[in-house]
Amino acid sequence: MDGSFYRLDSKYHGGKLMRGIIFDLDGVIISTDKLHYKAWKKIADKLNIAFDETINNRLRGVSRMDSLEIILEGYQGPALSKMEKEKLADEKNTFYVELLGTLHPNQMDPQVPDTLQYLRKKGLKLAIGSSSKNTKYILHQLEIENLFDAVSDGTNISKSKPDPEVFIKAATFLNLPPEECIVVEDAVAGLAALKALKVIFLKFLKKTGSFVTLGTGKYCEIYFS
Ligand code: B16
Ligand code: MG
Repeated sequence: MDGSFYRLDSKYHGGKLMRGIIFDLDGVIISTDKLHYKAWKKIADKLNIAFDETINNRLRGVSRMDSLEIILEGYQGPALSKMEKEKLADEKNTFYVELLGTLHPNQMDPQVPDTLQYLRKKGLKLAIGSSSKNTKYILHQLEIENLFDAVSDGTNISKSKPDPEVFIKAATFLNLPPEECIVVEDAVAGLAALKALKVIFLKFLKKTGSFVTLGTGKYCEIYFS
């Protein structure tokens, strides 16, 4: 091994040099789902909608407005206008941002910054690919914004996951073609986006420099020297 980063799969028999890694944020870098849950629960209670962890899990990687639509599946009151829905989403976000104020680097697995630093030292370019419009604030709270070369998030896309736009933009911001990037993603919506993009997706192992395939049906190995 020469210290570079390769992936092998059925498409790239000879091994393909990877130059970038795009990380999803929520569920990969930090688990903010409990905070999302608390904030959405407040809205659900107000509208008398049953809301539990199972429904919350369906919101992973899904945009704020699409998340609201999922929650409203259990709504039985009078029809809501677009403006009323936007007001509810804003209300949720105000409370969520308040909760994000309590976020601290010690709530993140210490192996996350270790891994990011390790990969940077290997010469890889790192980006975030997240549906969240609060991405930059979260990275700031976790004090890891300087570990990324680019951020693609809910503020620069017109189509949310499962559309691959957020990852394509992340690769563009890194000045790399998507096929030279690995994406690390935890949610069903994100995985669907990656299938559309036909890139290998990996689950982040909480161990420095280790990744495991989540399943493309293709053989994939990642080498580090
Ligand atoms: P916001 P990810 C996603 O982040 C969350 O998983 C999802 O639950 C949330 O609705 C979405 O961001 C939008 O977040 O309301 O902060 O804009 O997993 O793509 O990093
Ligand atoms: Mg996620």
